[in-house]
Amino acid sequence: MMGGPVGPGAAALAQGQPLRPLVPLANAAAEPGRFAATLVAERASVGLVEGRSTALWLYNGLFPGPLVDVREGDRVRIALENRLALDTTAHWHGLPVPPEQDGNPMDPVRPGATRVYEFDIPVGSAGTYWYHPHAHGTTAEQVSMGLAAPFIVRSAQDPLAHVPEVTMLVTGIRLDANGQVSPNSPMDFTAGRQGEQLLVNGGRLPVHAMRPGATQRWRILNATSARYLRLALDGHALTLVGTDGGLLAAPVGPLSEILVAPAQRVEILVTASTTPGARFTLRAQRHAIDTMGIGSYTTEELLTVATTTEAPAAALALPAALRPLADPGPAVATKRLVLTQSGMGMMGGFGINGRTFDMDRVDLVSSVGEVERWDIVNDTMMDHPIHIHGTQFQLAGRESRGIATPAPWAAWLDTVDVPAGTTATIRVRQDLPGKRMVHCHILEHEDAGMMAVLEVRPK
Ligand SMILES: [Cu+2]
Repeated sequence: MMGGPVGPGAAALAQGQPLRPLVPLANAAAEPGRFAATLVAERASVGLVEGRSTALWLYNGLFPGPLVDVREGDRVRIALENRLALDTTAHWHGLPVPPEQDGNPMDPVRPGATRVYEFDIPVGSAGTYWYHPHAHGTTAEQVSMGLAAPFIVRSAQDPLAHVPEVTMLVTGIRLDANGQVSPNSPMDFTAGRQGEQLLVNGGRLPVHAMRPGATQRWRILNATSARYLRLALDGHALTLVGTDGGLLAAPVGPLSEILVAPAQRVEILVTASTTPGARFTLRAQRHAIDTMGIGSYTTEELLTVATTTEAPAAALALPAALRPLADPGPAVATKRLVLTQSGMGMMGGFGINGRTFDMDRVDLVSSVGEVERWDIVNDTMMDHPIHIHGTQFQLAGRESRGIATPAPWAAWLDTVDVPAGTTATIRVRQDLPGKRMVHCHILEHEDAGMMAVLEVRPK
């Protein structure tokens, strides 16, 4: 059946409430072109389950955390105050911020300390990003406790600016019988966190009302630890217009489903059915990511689209082209990264090129401004979404058992799915010197060591 993977004894989440809008992080800067704010990472309690409060770790007490909404060209200054009992950081996932401002595990914010992050938002970087902790060994725990939030960058020339917009942050939560978040088990550290219920903007199976025939732009973020979202909306086709790093060159569709790996984002256009008073379900369809038969993979309902009883909306004029998408150009260097696994659990020996993460070691070296071809080889029995900090790259194609599949369309990505037994080939360039993280974004795999340090050297 369709229901979520709720184990026996798990507290039941309230469901079916209207989709909540995300709360924007207020801009305290007086001058135009500046964004200034404070994030406080703190313990908080939230009412998710009848008669109980659930202890979470949140930014500014909000579940999910506040939406940062800025423009290309802005100077951003965000102070992170750590009121938790462990080290944390704020990692600006997908944004081209300098390494020392990117919340790497080498730069922990200690309990009680405040760290100011300051960076510019370059022109051309409009897109849907997010922020979350990246502390050594505890990223999975901190995200599972609620620390994740969206970060949107807008362009002054947005060809879809006239399309009404909705942001949907998908997170997972797993509660015990007392309504508290259950810790990761050895199985979670092997297969990725299992048995979570999916939430959209903090609500379980929320209802999103749309006028019949209306077109909307949905920004969907996969902020789960390990859940691949193979999205499909009953009775509707989807049009893909953007990925991790912003808009595609042109809309792609109609598509019956779209796969969004952990940490990835998509922008899609959805035109609601012209049938008034109807209900349609957005689902994350079953998608197994291990060949060992150990994960618990089911189809799960995410959200209900309910058409109103209004007269159908007039069709919106949609552009045939969105923006130029530059080719990265020829590679001047190559790298081969082999994803490896030598055991199970936290001691699972997840690694890259046979080595588990050591923040004091440099694993890979690149030069500023040089396009490189990376062959990412998955030698394990699980799919891994591989994330590179500080830049956007393009997938050239994948190869499995001698069959090559070119990327179906050009897109900017910061996270690429590398299925078991597959090699993904990307073209990537880093424009700022310093140390960058390269890792699996199944957060339990990251914490178990599937992460490398890339040192980008000035030319
Ligand atoms: Cu992984």
